[in-house]
Amino acid sequence: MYISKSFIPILKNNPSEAKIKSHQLMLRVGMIKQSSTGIYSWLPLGFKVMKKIEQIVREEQNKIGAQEILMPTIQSSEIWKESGRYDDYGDEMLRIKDRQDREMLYGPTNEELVTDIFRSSIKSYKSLPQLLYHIQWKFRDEVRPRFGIMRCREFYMKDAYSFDVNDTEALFSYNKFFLSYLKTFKRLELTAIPMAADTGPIGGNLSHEFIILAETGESKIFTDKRIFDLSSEGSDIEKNSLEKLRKKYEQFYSVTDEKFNKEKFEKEVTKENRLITKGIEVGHIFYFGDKYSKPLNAAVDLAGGKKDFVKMGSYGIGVSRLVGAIIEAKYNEKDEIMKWPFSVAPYELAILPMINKNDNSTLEKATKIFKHLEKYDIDTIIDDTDENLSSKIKKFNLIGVPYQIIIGKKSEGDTLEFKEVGKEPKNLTIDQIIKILIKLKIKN
Ligand code: 5CA
Repeated sequence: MYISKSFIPILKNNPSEAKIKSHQLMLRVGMIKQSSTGIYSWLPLGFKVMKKIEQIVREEQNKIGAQEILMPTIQSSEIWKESGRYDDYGDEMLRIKDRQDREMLYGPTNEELVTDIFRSSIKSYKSLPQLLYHIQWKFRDEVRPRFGIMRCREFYMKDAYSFDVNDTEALFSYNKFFLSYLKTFKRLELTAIPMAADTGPIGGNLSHEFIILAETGESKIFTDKRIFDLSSEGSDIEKNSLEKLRKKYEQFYSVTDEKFNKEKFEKEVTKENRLITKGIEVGHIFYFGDKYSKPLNAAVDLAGGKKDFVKMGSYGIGVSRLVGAIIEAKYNEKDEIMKWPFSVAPYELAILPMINKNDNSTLEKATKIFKHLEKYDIDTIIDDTDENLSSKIKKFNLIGVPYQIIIGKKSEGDTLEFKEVGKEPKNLTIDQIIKILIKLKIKN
């Protein structure tokens, strides 16, 4: 892809309406465009990043045995009346009437709809557990949409739902998602900490928010610093191992402000380990037993012949919010340098030729390298504009393409100037460069 033919509307300066760095950068490099309050179009650069994040989320869901489905964005009010949430949900729900005057709504979440799908087909404990997920647009008419796609009205979410025969099995499902979330965020190079959280309009009594630290985050958190040293390393998808993993995290005090208890915090955490700061909620998991299965009558036959309501949980990841969250975590605002994790970068490599008038040789060389790299499936963009090299490098530092090949005076003979964003360039052969990039692909 040549940048001259691509739709990447870069702005010269930071847009004044954006208050936080992710919003600024996303507008600056043309990843999104606001269409109305809290509603955005995703332009090619932003859409590519979001799709790559979505794929990682999907792979980690599949690994724990969750099955992907697709539900409609528009739902009927009937099932929401059955669960009793039609009135409870309030103004955040966008309510619509169709031409027959039927009450419809744009789904803010899908507990009711998925329970209806479940109850129509699953009748026996033998078919459990069922873990279903979808990756879909949701709409919440937020009172105060802000910070670009971080808190918007239409957003892209992975939402999963578990159905189990009893509490013990349901907690096993909960813990599978707990592990899956730690792994997902690690692949995105984020440190997301699970914190005991309130359940809000989703309901239930067990819940964790996964939070990444950021000054601009909207969640206030109180935590024991030692939780940052933990990892999911060595945990298997097996009951005891998963229970151990959750206990390992839960041994350290770590909560959002709704759950904060000053006395407990000061008793359990020594002064030097206390951390009170802000963070971004990138995921949220809930266990709510039969809160929805009971009113919606989703029951299965048990082994002894009796019937019981299934025990459910739901598990969300803000896929579109993650695009902003990664920027908040990785963007160096002062030097205007962004480096996307290789696994989700809009392009993996940029080829930046120094182009002189009346001399096409560097552009030809760039195109030849591009074609060669295509065979290795390396996602590459060529800057074919006639800007000088330093402004090309600056531009790609801002876009955050993690690697650059610079074809200028220093790329001579068999070697090319190869640069990792934010580091000093090296002279390497094309084979050496391919080796480095392939290794990063495998790692991901
Ligand atoms: N059905 C449950 C499953 S977890 C649910 O809806 N949970 S939620 O309300 O916590 O949302 C899940 C995730 O979606 C959040 O953790 C957050 O990352 C993302 N999210 C929620 N509201 C917004 C919003 N207004 N803008 C962007 N992302 C959002």
